[in-house]
Amino acid sequence: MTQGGATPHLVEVIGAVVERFGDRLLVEPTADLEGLTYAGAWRWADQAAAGLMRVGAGPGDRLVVRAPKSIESLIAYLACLKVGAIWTPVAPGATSAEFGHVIGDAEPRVVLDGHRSVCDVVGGAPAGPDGSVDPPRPAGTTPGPERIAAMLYTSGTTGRPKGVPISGGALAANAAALVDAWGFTERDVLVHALPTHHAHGLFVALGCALTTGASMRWFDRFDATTVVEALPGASAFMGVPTHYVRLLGQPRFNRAACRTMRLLTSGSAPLSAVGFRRIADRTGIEVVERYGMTETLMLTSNPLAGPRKPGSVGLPLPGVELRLGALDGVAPAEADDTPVDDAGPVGMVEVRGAAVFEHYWGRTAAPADWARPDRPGEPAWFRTGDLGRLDSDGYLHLVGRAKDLIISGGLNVYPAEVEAVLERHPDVEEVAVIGLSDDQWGQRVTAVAVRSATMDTGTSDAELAERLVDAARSDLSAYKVPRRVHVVDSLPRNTMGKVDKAELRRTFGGG
Ligand code: MCA
Ligand code: AMP
Repeated sequence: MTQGGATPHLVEVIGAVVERFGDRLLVEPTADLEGLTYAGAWRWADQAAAGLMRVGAGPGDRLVVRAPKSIESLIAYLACLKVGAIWTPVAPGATSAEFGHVIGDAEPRVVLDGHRSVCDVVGGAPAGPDGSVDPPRPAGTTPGPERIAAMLYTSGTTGRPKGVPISGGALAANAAALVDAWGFTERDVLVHALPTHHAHGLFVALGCALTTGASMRWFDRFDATTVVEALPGASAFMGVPTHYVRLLGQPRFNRAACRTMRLLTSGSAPLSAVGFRRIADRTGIEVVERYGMTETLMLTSNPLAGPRKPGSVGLPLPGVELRLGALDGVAPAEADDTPVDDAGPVGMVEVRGAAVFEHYWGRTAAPADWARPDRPGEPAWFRTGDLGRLDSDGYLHLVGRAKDLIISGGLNVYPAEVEAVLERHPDVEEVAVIGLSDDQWGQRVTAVAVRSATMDTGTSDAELAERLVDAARSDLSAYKVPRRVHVVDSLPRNTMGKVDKAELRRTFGGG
């Protein structure tokens, strides 16, 4: 369980890129923004680092940020790396309960809440190419690769989000693996329309640009029409499957729009083989699907050279060791029975490598998450909770999850978290939350509730459903709120007494 290994800290890698490619554009000009060069961004980040230190941030301090994606928040992230504080972003739409949980758990030194608050610390861009800023010199901040650079919160089967501390070395190592696998260089122009409070937008997409000197076409949110217009002249785009569903809904998403594109990638959720073929037919480009987790960063990718197999997440990235471990009686919480030719038996995906985390913030390594090494002294294997098969070419095919997780539009929703909120409602006895297949979102969050015995009998099922949705809305981010609530007399249970979610999915999802 080593994080970062022999690689330098991300901030050093970016510093070297700035030295080499200072005049190149990090962000291309937009209607509201002048182009920002690497050197300009770095100077601005020096100014912002001084701002962060003024409000009390120092090495190792958590900096919790709830703000929409913006150039200023990108600069604040770079500044945080320079100061050595731990960048801890929260979804801009997080409710007070979600935000409060992170604050209570991370115990931040500094909290930036809202765009205004980020801008106050970051200030305006220093004027002109010659505008100079005295870089702040925080004491004792020579960054070793093991120094924690960021922390992202991810829920789990317990329902309470846990912090994943990620070292600067892990970020640099994983970015290097992706740059190598995807052939990124300073000549690339990446269309960046992903949110920046998740690993995908913050580490995968930004990591590939910042560590090579590539330029970005930057969008504060994903809008399919705008993204299609931005494709000509760009070379790379990274998205979640829902982005591609929306792009395919645009008649202008075609070969002409993609004529300069060399790389389309997809990740965070399964891309169907049908989706893969539709994109290829329309654009002439086979999407490179990849797979990863916040806890491990990116693990596998289909190759640039060599077959990109639809329905497969590809081969282990450089530096990643991957095996299929014992299932130990775990039944899949979600299973996909699409046949995989020429593939071995299903096992739990277990991994190790330079970017795999060590343990959740404030906790010790939980034995259930780790499989013992084959030989004493070797690192343990992290059990991802994903179920897969390996084909004879070594490609990984994900076939289900042992963890109870719904992925909607590339965002993870842990049923336990939603169930905990709904079960606090006095009108319900118990609730099960399941994911049902959805053409646009991949899966949609659905709740199945049993009314409480004490509830007023005059209340209709529809009224109860509405009350539960209202309760969910006040505590949970909007994407976690059930799209539909079914009211039933009792929940089906298996022989172990556990709620049989597969049965519920069959009943309410027709499959
Ligand atoms: C928004 N809504 C959603 C979602 N997003 N509902 C379900 N699932 C979602 N993902 C709801 C809102 O709550 C709102 O509902 C309505 O849709 C419109 O909201 P809006 O903000 O306008 O939506 P949008 O801007 O169109 O956003 C949809 C999106 C976005 C573009 C698909 O969700 C997105 O960019 N997703 C990418 C997520 C991502 O980057 N994941 C990476 C995680 P209402 O009107 O009822 O309030 S990192 C990861 O998983 C690992 C490490 C990995 O491998 O990458
Ligand atoms: P997160 O907790 O946000 O880091 O999400 C990680 C989870 O997303 C993984 O454990 C997988 O279940 C899922 N995931 C990521 N990429 C893919 C993919 N390409 N196909 C299927 N599932 C994926």
